[in-house]
Amino acid sequence: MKKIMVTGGAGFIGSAFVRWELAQHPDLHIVTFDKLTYAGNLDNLKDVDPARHTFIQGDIADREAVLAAAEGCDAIVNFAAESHVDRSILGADEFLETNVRGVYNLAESAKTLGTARLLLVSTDEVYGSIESGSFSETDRLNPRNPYSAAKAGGDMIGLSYFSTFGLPVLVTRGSNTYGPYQYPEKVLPLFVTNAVDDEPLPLYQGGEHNVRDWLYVDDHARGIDCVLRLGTPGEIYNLAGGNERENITLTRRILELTGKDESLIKLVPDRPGHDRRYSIDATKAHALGWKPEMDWNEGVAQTVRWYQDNEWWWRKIKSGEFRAYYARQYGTVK
Ligand code: NAD
Ligand code: TDX
Repeated sequence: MKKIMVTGGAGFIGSAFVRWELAQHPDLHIVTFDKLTYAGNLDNLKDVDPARHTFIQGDIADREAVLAAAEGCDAIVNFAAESHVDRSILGADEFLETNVRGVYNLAESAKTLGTARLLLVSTDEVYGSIESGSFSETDRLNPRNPYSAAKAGGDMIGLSYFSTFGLPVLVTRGSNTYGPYQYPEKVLPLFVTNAVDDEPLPLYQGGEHNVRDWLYVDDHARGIDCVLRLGTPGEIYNLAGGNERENITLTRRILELTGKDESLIKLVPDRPGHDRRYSIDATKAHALGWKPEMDWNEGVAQTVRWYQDNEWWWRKIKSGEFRAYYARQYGTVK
């Protein structure tokens, strides 16, 4: 591969993937195509070599813009999405537009151009909650919030282009991802940055013991790279972190690392339809040679340190659009 289009590459995982690809593949050129929604941020790409990287601002639901940008690319890797569950509960229009129509548009564009690979980055949330054991790729989907339902819709429309038209589509389903440059609406950066400021950590009451499986962002990027190059078209690959933790365990670790005490924890009304536990089996991706490498305790420690050392990155975010969202989502949490 000489040229890859990365849609949503100015977001959290997409920008880590761009950095990873450029570091690993010296002859590669990347075209990042991103709408720059509230979650898109060119600061996330500040370290990439401009000689090997082109940025285009655009919407994946805009056919002409996608066709123009994808022309001559050997692959499209899609990270573009509305990605936050709580926002999808407040209103899901954009979720359907980007996560379903946008993906349909990418499939149509790849079909028109004869693009050699279309990789859709998806999520373990499409399987829904599981009390014990882990979901494999053949299990039925049971998305339980508008975000994950829209992601499942995108997966299905994409895979239908493989069955119907032979389009070489691959799907990855990763677990909860953490690391530097994550928009501070997600639980880890929200709790770390609030703790730094001695602000309350709004833990969903009733969900304190809900379980998420944590995957370090560079491990996630490596997994996507592995599936892109070695995966079989038409197939789905789970990318599990192998680090299942209760939300209260993560919260306490953040407090320990920031040197704050439990008085900062504020139990707030639970997320409607809050999925209790996510767990996926990644045997299939392991068979391709991928395994996550980051130890959870070390990964969380490094990540907390990164937010402590990079206030320049998150302070301007938290003083912008974020404030209105925070007030709407949490009211006045004191
Ligand atoms: P993010 O919200 O940080 O970034 C999303 C990016 O997509 C932003 O740069 C945004 O500007 C861009 N975007 C949104 N709508 C667009 C559109 N219509 N056209 C072009 N660009 C658009 O998200 P993230 O956490 O980096 O997640 C990336 C992908 O990985 C998503 O598809 C998400 O569903 C999936 N995923 C995320 C996690 C996680 O824990 N964060 C876990 C598994 C899977
Ligand atoms: O303020 C909060 N309080 C709280 O208790 C927030 C934001 C979250 N939580 C809980 C809810 C979840 O059990 O923490 C857990 C993680 O929440 P999020 O960070 O919102 O992630 P989640 O809903 O698990 O979804 C994430 O993983 C799968 C990503 O946001 C998705 O994009 C990805 O698909």
